[in-house]
Amino acid sequence: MNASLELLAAMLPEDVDAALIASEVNRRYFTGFSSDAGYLLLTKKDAFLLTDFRYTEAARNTARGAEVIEFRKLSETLSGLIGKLGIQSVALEGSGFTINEGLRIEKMLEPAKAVKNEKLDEAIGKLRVVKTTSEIESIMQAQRITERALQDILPMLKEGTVERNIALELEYRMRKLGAEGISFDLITIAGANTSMPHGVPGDYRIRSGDFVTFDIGALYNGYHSDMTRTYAVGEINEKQRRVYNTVLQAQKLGLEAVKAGVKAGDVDKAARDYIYQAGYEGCFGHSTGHGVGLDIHELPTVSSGNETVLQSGMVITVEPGIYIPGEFGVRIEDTVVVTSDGYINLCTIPKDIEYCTL
Ligand SMILES: [Mn+2]
Repeated sequence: MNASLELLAAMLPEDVDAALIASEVNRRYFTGFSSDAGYLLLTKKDAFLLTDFRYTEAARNTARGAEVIEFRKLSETLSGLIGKLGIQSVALEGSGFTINEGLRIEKMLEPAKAVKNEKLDEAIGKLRVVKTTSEIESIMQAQRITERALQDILPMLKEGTVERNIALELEYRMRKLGAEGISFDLITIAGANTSMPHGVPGDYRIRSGDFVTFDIGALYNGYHSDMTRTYAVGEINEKQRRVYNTVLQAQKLGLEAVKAGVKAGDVDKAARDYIYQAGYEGCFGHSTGHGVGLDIHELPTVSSGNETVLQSGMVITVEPGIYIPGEFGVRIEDTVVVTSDGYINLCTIPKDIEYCTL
């Protein structure tokens, strides 16, 4: 077994002999091997990665810490292993199966008992929430690619450019720079569309006086990055400037609250209180942030009242925004690594309005 599998094996719930992990992201987390099908069976001593013919060679070359077993019929291979290892109860991962698949697997595991509760998922969550150095390096690399791609396309930020062409160009550049793909459908929206936090880039053409929101990220080694910048094209009005600077200050206060030992909810509060006190209550309807890793949104959730205590090595976003329907919106987002005395910001693109006005 490798280090992460050993940690999980030691955290297996008392009442089970093994765990069955099906989700692609968790199979990848624990073995380093990614495939859109397969099962990871973990006992307190051994780990087995069950794959079919399509993945056997790649799995044997790449997977760490688990013995790769090729199956023709999953039910036969699974029951063979269960019998050989004397397994009587198996914890099922909660998020890895559809309900139908879960029921099918439950039958295959017989006579072993399938156990479904949150304990296994909690153990996996506890491991994944604190990143290792190499995980942080992958996120950093994804962020570096994102920033370089963004710098490259800035000349497109002028009157007449179509929103979705910006998204296309960014994706192309990210891939050219070594990204495996994009972290999510890139948000490159302008003008009144910026009032929709997750607006979809369409045929709108940029006009002078528009804000343009970029919520973008690349995928590298399976890891995501996440950053939002709002640019101004040409002259903006006083109201736009006031909203921009309010969000910028709220984001700064949110960041300043980040530190190991602080509750995630307090980071949210630092940013949110400032926005509400500035008179924009009702214009900031989403959480201040979220964890980033193999999933673009993962634990911890940086939301109002969240009691999660931040730990060194967690990677979170701080992304307050103000959205005025029909007019415009502003969001500014950085992804940071929590440290004992604060944070390391993985996003290096400046945020002041002078820099962000083109
Ligand atoms: Mn985000």
